[in-house]
Amino acid sequence: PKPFETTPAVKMKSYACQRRTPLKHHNSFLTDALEILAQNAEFSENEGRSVAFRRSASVLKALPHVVRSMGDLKDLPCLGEHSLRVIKEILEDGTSSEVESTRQSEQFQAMKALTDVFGVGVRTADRWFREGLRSPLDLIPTGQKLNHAQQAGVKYYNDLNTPVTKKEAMVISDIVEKAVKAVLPGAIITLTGGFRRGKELGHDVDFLITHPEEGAEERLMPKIVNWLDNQGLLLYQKTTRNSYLESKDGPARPASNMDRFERCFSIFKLEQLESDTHTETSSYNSGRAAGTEERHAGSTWRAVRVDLVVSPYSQFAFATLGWTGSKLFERELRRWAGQEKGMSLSSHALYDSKQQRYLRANSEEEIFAHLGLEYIPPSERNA
Ligand code: TTP
Ligand code: MN
Ligand code: MN
Ligand code: MN
Repeated sequence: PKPFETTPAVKMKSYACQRRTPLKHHNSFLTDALEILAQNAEFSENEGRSVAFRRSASVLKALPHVVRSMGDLKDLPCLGEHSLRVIKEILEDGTSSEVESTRQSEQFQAMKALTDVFGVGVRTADRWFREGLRSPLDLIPTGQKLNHAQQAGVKYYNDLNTPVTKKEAMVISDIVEKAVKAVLPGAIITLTGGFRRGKELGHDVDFLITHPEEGAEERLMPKIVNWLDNQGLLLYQKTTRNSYLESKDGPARPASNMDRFERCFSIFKLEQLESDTHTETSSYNSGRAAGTEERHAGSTWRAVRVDLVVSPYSQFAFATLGWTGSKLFERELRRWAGQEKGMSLSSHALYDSKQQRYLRANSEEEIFAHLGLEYIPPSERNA
């Protein structure tokens, strides 16, 4: 065989929900670069551009081999002119000048540091940037008005930007399990989000809670929160009531990607794991520029973001699919449903416009089947 032959073309489907995307793949050197450009587009609220870069990156994540030449990209979907230019530059020079100048730009770095504060979105970060702020540390002397979430975000900035380990996620699972079972025996708790997809690290821990008896889950969250709070386990929480029944825009067509379940965005006070207190505690607080709360080196706890969501049993399969991610995978599922099937998918339901009816499902497998898609397990939804 010729040594520099290009890798045989891979048949690649164009929607991410039609493909298997493992967590570990072969092209991080390209996808990291494209995702910088995607994030930068998000910072300027250019969603179309951002999604285009994310789709390109996602195609490369699904490839079973390293990309070594432009020939390897022949016949691949979703690779736009701009992405191809960036990839070509990296293949030829090792880096892309556009990516590197973005990465190093003052605006990108400031937007990154500011949106890394829990409770701070792109709009707020952009306003602060235009007012001259560059990092969370700048927020304190300028006396910016911060809401409760942002105050917690600043206070626990270091901890919340220290990735959550799988081990920590398991400890939190046990706590959540205990809390939920104490207030509603027979409830079912599922770990969702990145950890369900097999990630080793996460920015938070996500849980979905239901009960086989429809209705038993109503107004459950305040009870869970109370139990946790009484144990001194919560540093912050914001509970939002279920608004699905009151919604006027139709069950499968929420105003945004946000669903309408009863939910709680929280920050847990997690006792450090025995093995971590000796070796790693100090690394949480030392050597980081943006920490705003000094904690003693011997501190035995740390702050961890936890999302809790309660779903009625009849919507549980949709909620599980919707909360497992990845974000791009979810977006692609909805796009597939709408554009290819004339259906409308949300974390609550699947509506078939042709038949003018809702399609029921008791499992994720059934939802994929309704959508005419091959079932993709969570570990291969890392689009
Ligand atoms: P995230 O927790 O933001 O992301 P992740 O778990 O994939 O990765 P990590 O936490 O490690 O950064 O979101 C998890 C899923 O929840 C994601 O697929 C989108 C979904 N989700 C909703 O459906 N509705 C919401 O309101 C939010 C915030 C997330
Ligand atoms: Mn943010
Ligand atoms: Mn998550
Ligand atoms: Mn989350």
